[in-house]
Amino acid sequence: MKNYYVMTLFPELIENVTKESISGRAIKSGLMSVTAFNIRDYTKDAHNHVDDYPYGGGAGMLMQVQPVVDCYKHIVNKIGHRPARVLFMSPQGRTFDQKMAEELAQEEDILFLCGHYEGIDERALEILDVENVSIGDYVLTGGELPALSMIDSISRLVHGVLNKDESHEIESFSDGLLEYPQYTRPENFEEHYVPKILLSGDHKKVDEWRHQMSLERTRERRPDLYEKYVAEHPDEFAPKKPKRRRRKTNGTETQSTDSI
Ligand code: 4GN
Repeated sequence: MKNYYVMTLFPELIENVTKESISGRAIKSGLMSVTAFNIRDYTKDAHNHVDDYPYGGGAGMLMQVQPVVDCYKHIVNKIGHRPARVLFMSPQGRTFDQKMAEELAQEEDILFLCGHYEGIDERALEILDVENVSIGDYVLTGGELPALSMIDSISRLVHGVLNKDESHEIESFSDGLLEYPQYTRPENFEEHYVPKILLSGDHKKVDEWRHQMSLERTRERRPDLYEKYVAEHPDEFAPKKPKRRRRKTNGTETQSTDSI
């Protein structure tokens, strides 16, 4: 069982997304849980404030340490231990990728801390001893969308979350190449045709074509991934040995077999 805990000022954002589609199905069937905790529920401020002005001045507001730490303590208390991973969604973090998704898919309990405003009082991040994680080099208004992206990509790697049809393509990124182009009915849409080879029924030819398309696509769109793939598959790209040609004979001498 995989449990995600999300500390946020917008719990409904987390709930309303994860209750849908594949994650919703996985939650219903007991494969995983997503629990959103509203940091505001833990404030001791008379007016329910969770933010304040930065010491030293400057623009914007910061999330205060007290509600964040009390929310975290509540979660640790409830589950009886510190979650295996405590992640703070931040543009300053290590960039999330497929490898990290595979790593996180092995963990039972993952806690996401989602910030807003200009950031969180640094002491909260120290007390929670967070791991900083980023989904890419851009800035968002909050950590909820990054957390949801991560929950989505981690969950699809958890056994049973995808059904047989859905899990077939799980290989796509893990061999290091981009997916080949795909087609479904009809065969002819306004004179745009499905490549003939896919209708041939020759599975070996189809597999070869798809692999070739994956290679071309990766070379064009993601030269960085292509270089890595080539370096890791030297045999596939080794120059083919020229075919041995029989030497022409006058028909009387014996054919030599010792040519180099
Ligand atoms: C994460 C959080 C981008 C990412 C964020 C990212 C909210 N923006 N690239 N924004 O993964 C200050 C405190 C900004 C929370 C943070």
